[in-house]
Amino acid sequence: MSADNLQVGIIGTGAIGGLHAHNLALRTNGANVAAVMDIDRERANAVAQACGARAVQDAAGLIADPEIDAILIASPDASHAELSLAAIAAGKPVLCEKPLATSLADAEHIVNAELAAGQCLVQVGFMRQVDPAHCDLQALLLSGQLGAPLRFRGTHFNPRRGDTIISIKDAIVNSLIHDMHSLRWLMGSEVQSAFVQWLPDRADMPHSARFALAHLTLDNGGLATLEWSGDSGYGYEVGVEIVGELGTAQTHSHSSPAIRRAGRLSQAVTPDWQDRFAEAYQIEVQDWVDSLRQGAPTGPSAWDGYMSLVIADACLRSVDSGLPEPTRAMDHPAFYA
Ligand code: ISE
Repeated sequence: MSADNLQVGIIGTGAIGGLHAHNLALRTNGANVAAVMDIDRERANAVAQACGARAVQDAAGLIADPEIDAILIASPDASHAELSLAAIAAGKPVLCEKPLATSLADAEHIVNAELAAGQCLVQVGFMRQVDPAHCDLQALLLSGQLGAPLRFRGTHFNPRRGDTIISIKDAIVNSLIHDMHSLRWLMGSEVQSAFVQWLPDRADMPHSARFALAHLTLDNGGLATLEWSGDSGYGYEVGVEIVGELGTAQTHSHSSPAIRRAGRLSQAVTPDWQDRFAEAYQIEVQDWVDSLRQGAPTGPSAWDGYMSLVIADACLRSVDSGLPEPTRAMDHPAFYA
């Protein structure tokens, strides 16, 4: 990798890929967007033009291109594993959007490939880990003021997006996966078992999801619930509440001050994730670029991506069985401290 700007290749230029491209090209020091690829050529061309990049048509070619130092994967979830494996095989660092893979087996392949390569190349896009509201809560926990954490309550409310019907499986693997990572990160514990309940979005589609509730037990004896909505009716909101031995704390996730006026108390809520996590996405790519220029990624690792899928996998089994299901994970490799 050159000591000059990091040359990044982006695969996938939809909502999140376009946002990353924009942040990397216009708001990040030490990096350029060198090339972008999308199966929608018009979309790729538009993003390339806005970022001063080349639009290319082949993901494998982009990964192999000797002028590209690092890869950002923002293509559809089902392609993440294959592309991450290709980046590892090419010895290139990769920021892969969540989920790392859509199956636990594929995530395990990625961990094993990274172990075989003997270097940390993969970072997973769990950007809440740099969101100021989440970081404030983590700092409070680390200060010891709450005592040992006993209970994690995650709320993740999405607005309805057009006429898309979300399956309970997609809600778990694409969306609740964020909350699974947050709980491991903030509680400092792995998950022992998972039990999922949900309300279908459409009565004639029992595996569609409007609202879901995952009950989790943790290795450290703690408890967690993750609440998810695919149609909040009011906007986008992500929150964490932690009950500790000595006190309770919540993230502040609203976007405006609380206003008391004309007999009302009101507060604006962000419409969707792009606004709520705008700052986190910028910090995430700047930190990624800085860490690579210093040698290796420091954000959520392939192991974090794998362990979040361990929880998702138990949740998916609970969806099928209707019962609490134990998590099943490979042994923790010493490589991932
Ligand atoms: C989306 O892909 C994201 O990553 C958002 O952060 C999440 O809140 C949303 O539910 C996902 O669909």
